[in-house]
Amino acid sequence: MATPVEFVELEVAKAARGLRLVTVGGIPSPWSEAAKALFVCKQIPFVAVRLNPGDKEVRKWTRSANAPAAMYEDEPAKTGWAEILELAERLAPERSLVPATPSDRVRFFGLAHEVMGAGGLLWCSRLLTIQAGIESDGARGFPPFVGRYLGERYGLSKAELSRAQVRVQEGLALLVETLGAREYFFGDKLSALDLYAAAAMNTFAPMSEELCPMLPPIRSAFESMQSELPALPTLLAHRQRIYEQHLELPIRV
Ligand SMILES: N[C@@H](CCC(=O)N[C@@H](CS)C(=O)NCC(=O)O)C(=O)O
Repeated sequence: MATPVEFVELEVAKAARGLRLVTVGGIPSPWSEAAKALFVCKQIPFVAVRLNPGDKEVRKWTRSANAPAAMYEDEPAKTGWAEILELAERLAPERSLVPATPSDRVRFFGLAHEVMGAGGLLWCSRLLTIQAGIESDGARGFPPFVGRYLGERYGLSKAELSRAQVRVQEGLALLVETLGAREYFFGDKLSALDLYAAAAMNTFAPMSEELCPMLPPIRSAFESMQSELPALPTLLAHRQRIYEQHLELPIRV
């Protein structure tokens, strides 16, 4: 059973040493959940601070507009998924979440980028959820005010939207094909890709409110997209195993 994540106020985190992690508040944002999951699985102690939309002070501290941000000792904040993984690997190399062979590593980083990177699966599913909200005046997708806020930050051009639909299908197909009938994506061992895919599924098909509480408009947004963003059964079964065996349930955001 995973150790529960400890959330603290900003001032407490600033005064602490070691690892401090800023994560999105009230939403199981997959980039934030993935970062938490890495440190939980590697048993690296940390305290977490929630980032909310108007939080100027947290942003001033991390010098980042969004979350996650991993603050380790006096090092600059790590904000991209790959640099957060690099930090986690450096702090606990003995519990590696990166495959051991070079050819597996190449596939691992390619797949992880397809899921987590700018223009990848999650980036594109977010664009589609923003666009649906604006188009339907909030009947589907994010409420329009959330959509406008996110749209300004993460792009919303016509070209990006049509590419996004294709990318989502391709990203899901790649994950299903790579996982096959196995328990983990790489060999018989947990890797960060298992954590990324599990966190991703929380936006495609959120777990129950009991297991994954979140702000009600965000739950409605994710749930309303299920016909456009199909949650594939193998990936949902994989998420369940990963959360039950390696992570904290209920998820706390
Ligand atoms: N920096 C991350 C991406 C993080 C990201 O997209 N965060 C969004 C999740 S919706 C966020 O914090 N949004 C809230 C905001 O922009 O205020 C990466 O490159 O891996």
